[in-house]
Amino acid sequence: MQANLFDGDEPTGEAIKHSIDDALLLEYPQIVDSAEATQMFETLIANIPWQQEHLRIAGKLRAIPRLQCWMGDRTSEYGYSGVRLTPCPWHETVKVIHDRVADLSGTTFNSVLINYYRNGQDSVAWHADDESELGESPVIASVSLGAERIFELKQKHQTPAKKYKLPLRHASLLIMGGTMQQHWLHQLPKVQGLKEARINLTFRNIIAD
Ligand SMILES: O=C(O)CCC(=O)C(=O)O
Ligand SMILES: [Mn+2]
Repeated sequence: MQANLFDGDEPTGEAIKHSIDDALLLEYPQIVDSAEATQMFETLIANIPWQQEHLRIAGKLRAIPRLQCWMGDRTSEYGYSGVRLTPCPWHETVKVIHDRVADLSGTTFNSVLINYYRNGQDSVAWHADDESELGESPVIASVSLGAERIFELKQKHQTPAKKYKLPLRHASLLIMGGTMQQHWLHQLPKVQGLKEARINLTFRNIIAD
């Protein structure tokens, strides 16, 4: 049985603090009003240079089940599950979202991975954002626009692994910190029958070599 992260959590100002062991999740249910978030969602769908990335699995190139765009300062080149990504320049709307996130978190970010889940068949499999370019305990700020999807977490090293799930709503912000990437995996599973799209922006800091 999966626990729900909303059980027994206390609000901290605008944010809900979810402490799971030594990992930290801060959730801001709504960082911009819903109409503005919808406008941002539509602007991004129409204007971001979405790319279809591929992964080599057992010698065959497979399209990953979502579109992506890696955006950021020119210095932030990044590797993601074996794919090298060169950032495209900041889009105005993404900058506005960045600045809102920076205000709330007290942290600025030099890059963002933007995922476009076209419908419930798009997804991201279990992984941690634990690439060395992000440092040991990265702060990653994840903004959701569009269809609500379920974000799942499970322990990396324990058997049996504890699991949690958390709905990610339109206009919400989830900040992952502490040992989240070291000790936990996360995924966004497929949803049968879902026709609506979702965009997720994960703001990150790439540490220069
Ligand atoms: O779409 C999400 O909420 C998660 C995306 C994610 O984990 C990633 O891009 O690393
Ligand atoms: Mn991730």
